[in-house]
Amino acid sequence: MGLWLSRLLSLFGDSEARILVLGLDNAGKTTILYRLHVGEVVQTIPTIGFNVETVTYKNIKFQVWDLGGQTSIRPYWRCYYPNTQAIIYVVDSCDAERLPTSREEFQAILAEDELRTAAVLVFANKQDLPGALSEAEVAEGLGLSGIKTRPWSIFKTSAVKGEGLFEGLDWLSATLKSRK
Ligand SMILES: Nc1nc2c(ncn2[C@@H]2O[C@H](COP(=O)(O)OP(=O)(O)OP(=O)(O)O)[C@@H](O)[C@H]2O)c(=O)[nH]1
Ligand SMILES: [Mg+2]
Repeated sequence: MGLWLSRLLSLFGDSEARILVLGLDNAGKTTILYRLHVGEVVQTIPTIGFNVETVTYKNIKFQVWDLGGQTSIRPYWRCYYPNTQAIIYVVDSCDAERLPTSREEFQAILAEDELRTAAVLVFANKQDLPGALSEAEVAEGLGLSGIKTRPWSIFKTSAVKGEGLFEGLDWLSATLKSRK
């Protein structure tokens, strides 16, 4: 297909985006991926390696990579960084104790050259549980207000109830379309 034709089609048809879902182990990344992909809560086991699925939403084909978050696996995240348009960073809002660790990993991601233009969507997950930190507390804990050079947003979510996820994808679709 000629270049001009493929450009024309991408104006009207589906465009594609490569998305990485990152965050500490047990944050809910795999649960979120399958909630978006099949619309249901699936039983998960800790991810060793990755899961990848295509989620089509608002004319964007999101190729969503869900990477395992255990300490020993995190060094491998960087293998997936090239050509990434957006990061979905997932936080377990009930795990206040590990919020500083989550912040460290998050800030390291922001500092990666290969990800410097990637949009950042944060999910403050597990809002259905009592004692969950608020969206503002998670934003503060991660240091979101320090991000000046790229689009970012935070949404409170419950992957088990299916709340907040598509609101986040709405923001991401609008953000990615405005950059085309
Ligand atoms: N109550 C509640 N539990 C959740 C939510 N999201 C995920 N969980 C549970 O949290 C546990 C971990 O979820 P996973 O999706 O496997 O977590 P993960 O981030 O993929 O973990 P790793 O693969 O180890 O990195 C599971 O028992 C999920 O059912 C949520 O929004 N609310
Ligand atoms: Mg997982």
